[in-house]
Amino acid sequence: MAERLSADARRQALGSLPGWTEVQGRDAIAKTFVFKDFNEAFGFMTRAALVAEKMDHHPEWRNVYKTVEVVLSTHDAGGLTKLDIELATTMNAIAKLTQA
Ligand code: H2B
Repeated sequence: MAERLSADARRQALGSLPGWTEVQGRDAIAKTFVFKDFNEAFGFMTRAALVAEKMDHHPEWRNVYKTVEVVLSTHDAGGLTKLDIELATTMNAIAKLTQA
């Protein structure tokens, strides 16, 4: 199983993950993506969902119209692991294609 990241490793990873911040009171990271419209937002979610399923690592997320709020944490590990960093990196890359 993936191990929780040290404070140092977490800080370093977040440094190269634009838009992602630490969640207060919880070992997790979050980002709010804003797209042009619902179609772009849901397209992002569809692409990200396929990657997440392949990784067997699933986001906590919420969609309202063109906004997608994402929280990433590794439930099995009780906190942030490299899997969350990998998924966050992939989500940034996917969003770059379509973001408003
Ligand atoms: N997703 C996330 N975010 N954290 C997990 O610990 C996790 C997961 N565990 N997806 C996976 C599924 C696990 O429950 C299954 C059994 O592999």
